[in-house]
Amino acid sequence: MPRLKLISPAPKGKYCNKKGKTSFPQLNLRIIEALTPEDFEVEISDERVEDLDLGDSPDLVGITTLTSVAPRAYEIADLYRSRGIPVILGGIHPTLLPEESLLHADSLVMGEAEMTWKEVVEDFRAGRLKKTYSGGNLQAFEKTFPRLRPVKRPEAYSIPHTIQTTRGCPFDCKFCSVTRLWGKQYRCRPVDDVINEMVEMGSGRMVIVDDNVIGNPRYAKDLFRKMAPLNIRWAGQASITLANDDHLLELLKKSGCEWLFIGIESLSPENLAAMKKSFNKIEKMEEHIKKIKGAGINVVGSFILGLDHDDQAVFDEVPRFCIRTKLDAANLYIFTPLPGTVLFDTMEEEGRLITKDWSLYDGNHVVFRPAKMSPDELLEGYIKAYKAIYSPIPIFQRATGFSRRTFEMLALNLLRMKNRKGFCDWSRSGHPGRLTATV
Ligand code: B12
Ligand code: SF4
Repeated sequence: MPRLKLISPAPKGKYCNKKGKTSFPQLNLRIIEALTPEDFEVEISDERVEDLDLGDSPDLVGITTLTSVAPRAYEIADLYRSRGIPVILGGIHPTLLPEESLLHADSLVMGEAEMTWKEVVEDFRAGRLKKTYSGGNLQAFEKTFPRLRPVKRPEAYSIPHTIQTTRGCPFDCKFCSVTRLWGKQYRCRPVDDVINEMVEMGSGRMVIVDDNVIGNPRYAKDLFRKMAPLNIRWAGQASITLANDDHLLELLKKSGCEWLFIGIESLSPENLAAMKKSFNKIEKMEEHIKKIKGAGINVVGSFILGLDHDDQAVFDEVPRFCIRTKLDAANLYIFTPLPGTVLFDTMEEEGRLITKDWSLYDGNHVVFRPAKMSPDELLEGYIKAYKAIYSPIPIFQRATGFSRRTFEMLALNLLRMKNRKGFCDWSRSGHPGRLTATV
């Protein structure tokens, strides 16, 4: 029986929580597993929660590759290939930078694997793997979505169930690489298909990994209505425009939504316009957050710091906003020009990239020269903002307005406060700002 090993690498140099839990399993490798013919023995190894056994001898290796884990993926690929074991890389990084990725792989699967995996497996059996397989965007999303097998070691994940209901995004925010992979057309799986998959997972908690669960409000309403009786509790991502539709918000709540990650991105209208994300209306933001929180949904706001219209005031403004709106939690990211985006190309042309060490392209490091501050100021300001959100008094100030699940939210906030030192050390480690000239 041929053995296929599928690997999700951990960010290079970053500690892995091998004894504890990580958030949730990668959906992509479970899809590849489900698409693989039954006569293969498939093993999924997630380096974020286990030590990889790199001394084994599978017949074929597949590695999923985000930009920030690309150096580690290449390291693993080189190791297997040096022993004559063929390696296939897939995911967004090889899709966007195929020439570079091909230096470390026998084959690349670009785009969505559902389109090509069957052919890859046939070619592998026949000993004629091609250099690249280009999946493009799966139009018949519904017909080809495979039936997933149960998660290996569910206890390693805080939430072991992940599901995807839609792909694509009609917007093209300049910092985001989603449309490069999924395309601009918003594609929805048939609601009944999704519901069947949810029923198979059983009641309990799950994460919907869609970029925007309410991207098509009609579809979302239908889905939420049918989810309501399932007794599911879920977390997902949605745009703030949710607050404009009372009925949608009510159905979302009834469907069992507990947490929403909302991309607030920036409090500056100039930044939002420059990033083509003007549908985030700053003047309405506080009112909208209040409304969503008022419906009993925990809101985790996500912010990007260091955009071209940010000066150092942003490091005070964002924490103040989080306290004022009593956000349940906030995710702060340093602006990172992702390869394959227009912003990356522009910054490269302007000589503003400080490094192309992809392991630093994780939103916690400064990899470019900001417009209105130095790289060091951005890094230290980012750390300062993180501390101003995850310290006892600000946590207490926000906790008085947590939407619900106060104890759980408090625990999450205190955990982030406890991990503050590790977080700051990680961000400062490998900081290329002062040390490196342009590449
Ligand atoms: C959920 C999510 C997360 C979650 C969980 C990730 C997880 N464990 O699943 C969390 C919150 C932890 C997270 C973290 C981060 N994320 Co994230 N995340 C996502 C999101 C919204 C969905 C991912 C997903 O499950 N997609 C569904 C699966 C099925 O799609 P897929 O992985 O692309 O796989 C398909 C194909 O690519 C291909 N494929 C993929 N792998 C392989 C492997 C093989 C062998 C083959 C053959 C095919 C194949 O086949 C699959 C089926 O078609 C995506 C956006 C998106 N739309 O994908 C961003 C996204 C992947 N994240 C992104 C980023 C930047 C990050 C962070 C750096 C934080 C940040 N600054 O935003 C960290 C990095 C994490 C790390 N490992 O280092 C970027 C990646 C860009 C890039 N060039 O790498 C994305 C694309 C969003 C964006 N802003 O553009 N993320
Ligand atoms: S940030 Fe969200 S809305 Fe903008 S392109 Fe990416 S997925 Fe679409």
